[in-house]
Amino acid sequence: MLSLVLYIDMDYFFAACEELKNPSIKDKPNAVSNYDKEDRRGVILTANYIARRYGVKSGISVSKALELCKDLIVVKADYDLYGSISSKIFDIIRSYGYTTEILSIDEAALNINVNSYEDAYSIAKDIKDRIFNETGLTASVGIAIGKIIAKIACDEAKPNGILIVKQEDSYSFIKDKSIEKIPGVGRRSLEELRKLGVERLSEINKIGYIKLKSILGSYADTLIALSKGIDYSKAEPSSEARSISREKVIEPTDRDEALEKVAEELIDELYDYISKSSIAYAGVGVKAVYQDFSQSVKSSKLNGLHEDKETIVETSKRLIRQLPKDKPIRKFGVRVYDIRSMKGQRKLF
Ligand code: DCP
Ligand code: CA
Ligand code: CA
Repeated sequence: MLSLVLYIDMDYFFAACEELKNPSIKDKPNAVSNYDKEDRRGVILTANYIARRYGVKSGISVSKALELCKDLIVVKADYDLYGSISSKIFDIIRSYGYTTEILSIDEAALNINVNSYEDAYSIAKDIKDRIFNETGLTASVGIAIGKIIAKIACDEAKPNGILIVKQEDSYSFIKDKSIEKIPGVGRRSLEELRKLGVERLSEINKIGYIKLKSILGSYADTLIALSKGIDYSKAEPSSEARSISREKVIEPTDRDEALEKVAEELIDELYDYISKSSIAYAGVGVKAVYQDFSQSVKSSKLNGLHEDKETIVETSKRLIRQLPKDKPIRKFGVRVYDIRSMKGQRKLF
C-alpha cells in the first residue's frame, strides 16, 4: 500500500473563469485585475497562458502588462463568479471521500492510499476529467509521498498535466530545486538564504542549524528533511465540514409552508447534483438567515448513508418546524453533510 498526497491546483484560475463567461477572449492574451483596465492602481492578479508568453504575470501593474503586451485584454475581477466555481470544484473533489485539505480558492490536497502509482494516476485523471466535464476548466495534479513535493510536482505539471514523483525518485526530484520553488519559504527568508549563497535546496545544509533556524523558524527542520527527499506533510482535513448546500434569498417569511416550498426547490437542485455525482450523505441540515442578518442552523445526523431524495425532503421539513420564527427569514438554505462518493464503491463490486 502506498500512502500518497494528491495535490490539485486549477490552471490560471481567475482568467479561466473569465474565459468561461466570455469565450471570445479565450484565444487572446487576457488577464484579470482588481481594477478596470484604465485604472492606474490596477495590478495583474493572473493571466492566461497566452499572455504569460509576453511576460504578463500576477503582481505586475496593469500599465507594465500593457507595455509587455499591447493587445492584452484586462478584465476586472468578479469574485462572486470565482467563489461559486470554486465551491463547485471543491464539491467534486470532496465527493471522492478522501481526507481533503482546501489550501486556497483553487487548490486542495488529498491523502490517497493506493496499491500502485497507476491507481494514483487513474484517480488524478478521473478528478481532472470530472472537473473539466462539469465546469469546463482544466486543473493540474502532482502526486508524491508528501504535500510539499506534491505541490511542486503540481506546479511543474502545469498546465493541464499530471506529474507523479515516485517515492524512490523524491530525492533526485527535490535536491536541486531552486529554493524559490519551495512552498512556504517567504520573500524575506529567500533573500537571507541567497545572501548566504543558497540557491538550491540541498545547499541549505551548508548553513549551520542554528543559523538556519533563525531564518526559517520551525520550517528549518521540514526543509532539512525535504533536502534529503523526506516529506512527511499530509493533507490536514479542513475544519469546514464536508457538505454540499444550496441556498436562496427569499421573500421574507415566517411560515413553514412557504419555507417548505423553497426547500423543495433547493432540494431538486441539490439532489440533481448529488445523484449525478453518486454522492451519499449521512446528515441533513437547514439554515435560516433573518432580516437582521442573524442566523439559525438546524441539522440532523441520520442512521448511516442515504442516497434518496425523500430523506432530504422529510428531514428538512422536520428541521424547518424547529427553526425559530420570531422574525422573518430572508435567506434559506438546505445542505447534506458527511458526504461520500459511491462511485468507487460501485466499481469495486
Ligand atoms: N491571485 C491573486 N493574487 C495573487 C496571486 C493569485 O489574486 N498575487 C488569484 C488569481 C489566481 C488565483 O488567485 O487565478 C489562483 O492563484 P494561483 O497562484 O494558483 O495562479 P493561477 O491559478 O492564476 O495560475 P496557475 O495556472 O499558475 O496556477
Ligand atoms: Ca492555480
Ligand atoms: Ca493556487
